[in-house]
Amino acid sequence: MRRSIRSHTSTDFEPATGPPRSKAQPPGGVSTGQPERAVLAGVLLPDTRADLSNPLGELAALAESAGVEVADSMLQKRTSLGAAHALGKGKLAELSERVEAAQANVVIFDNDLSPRQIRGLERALGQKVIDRSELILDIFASRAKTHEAQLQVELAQLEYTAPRLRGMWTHLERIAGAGGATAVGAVGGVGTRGPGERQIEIDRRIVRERIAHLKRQIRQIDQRKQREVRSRADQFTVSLVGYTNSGKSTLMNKLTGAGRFTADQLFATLDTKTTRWDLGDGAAALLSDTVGFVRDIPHGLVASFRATLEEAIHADLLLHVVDISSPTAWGQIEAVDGVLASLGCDTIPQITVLNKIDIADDTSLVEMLAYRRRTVLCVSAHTGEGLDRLACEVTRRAHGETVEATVHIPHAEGKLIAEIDRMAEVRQRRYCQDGVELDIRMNRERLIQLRSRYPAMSLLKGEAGLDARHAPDEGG
Ligand SMILES: Nc1nc2c(ncn2[C@@H]2O[C@H](COP(=O)(O)OP(=O)(O)OP(=O)(O)O)[C@@H](O)[C@H]2O)c(=O)[nH]1
Ligand SMILES: [Mg+2]
Repeated sequence: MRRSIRSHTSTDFEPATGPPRSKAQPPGGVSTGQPERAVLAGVLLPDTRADLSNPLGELAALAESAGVEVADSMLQKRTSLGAAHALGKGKLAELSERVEAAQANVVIFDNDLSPRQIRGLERALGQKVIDRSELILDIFASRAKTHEAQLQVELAQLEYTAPRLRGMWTHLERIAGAGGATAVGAVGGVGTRGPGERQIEIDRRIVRERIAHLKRQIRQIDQRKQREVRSRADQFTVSLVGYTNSGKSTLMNKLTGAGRFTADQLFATLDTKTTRWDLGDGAAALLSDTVGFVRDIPHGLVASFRATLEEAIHADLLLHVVDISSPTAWGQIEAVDGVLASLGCDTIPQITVLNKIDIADDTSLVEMLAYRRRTVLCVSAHTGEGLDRLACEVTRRAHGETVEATVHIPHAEGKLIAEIDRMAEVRQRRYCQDGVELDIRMNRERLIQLRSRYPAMSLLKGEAGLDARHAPDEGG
């Protein structure tokens, strides 16, 4: 059975008098019990990052991933979103006709909409309207299997919901006030504004408390993850990162036999898994598969998934997996780079792994990336092509080059001193007034990574290439 797209509400939270859509709805559609049929809509803005040959293609794939049937789609080119309805007047009328003709019960917008725009559109179209972020959050909610993933999705949903609560209530009051046949009698309409307002405050407080509770729980998970990651400090750790559906989990299975779930759908796997990767000749690394990224990913989602991405954040090496058969491969690389930068991972050494070479007919991307001094390898997780070279390259990096350096660490950075003690050969230790100076010998890439994670550590002696800024592009 198809699921209904939940919206505005978290998986657990429900305002006391019932929001317009909640988990209490029967599954399979907007209180009608029917499958969800959607009309997709979008405003193509001048700075769009969508694939211009098929601007709503990814939204259609996301909708499909959420189990929604796409009946029709409509696009308008504009220089900005209209404040009330996002679309222009004529296009709004056209959309309304299309929704009716398609017998759709939901309209999904590719743009992020304000509560006011959603309200305006729902009023004009008489159907539920959701935006791209809500759709993504919905998919995450349905895929989150582990307790940790569920907490993280709930937090992201609530943070998205909280600012919209007022909008929802105003909406309810409007419908009730107009005599609309909705389950909002308890809210009242005209003349009950006071209680309604108080209810908003109560609901807001409940949401705030729940958010604080979730944050505490996630912080604990985060700390546990950090301990786990630290306990692996003496092993070479590699993380698969990349756009959703690029083939990360398939690659992980092929390389390690991990038995990860894979599927031709967006956000097939959300949890992180780490497995030993036998590189040959007795060498091994720890390989992690991580949650996929997407363009215009809701900000709260990235923030709340930090704990899951802990493996990637502290990896020695990132394998940035790209689906080279996709016409939007370049845009996907840029979107992933953007998320990595927001997580502070952009200084970790990176190999760009162009996957699905078995079905790619355009390899011009290879030259483009090589031009940008990125280390690029072409592989196929299906046929196994290129995987030996990948293992060789990773082995080379794992053995790495050892460098000598002298660093200064302030006393306050006790954690860093402990990490250096574990990872490096400390040849001399000199205490000074504001810290300690260490003569060390250690793996070059690990030192670069430490420097990017701990800006307080200064390099007193050592080659220029140890400057963290050189890390991602180096090594080819
Ligand atoms: N032809 C071809 N298909 C591939 C290759 N690698 C993966 N696929 C297919 O691409 C789809 C997505 O693969 P996944 O491994 O689930 O992708 P993912 O990056 O883990 O995706 P998310 O978990 O959604 O982030 C699946 O249908 C795979 O069978 C490849 O080398 N060649
Ligand atoms: Mg996956």
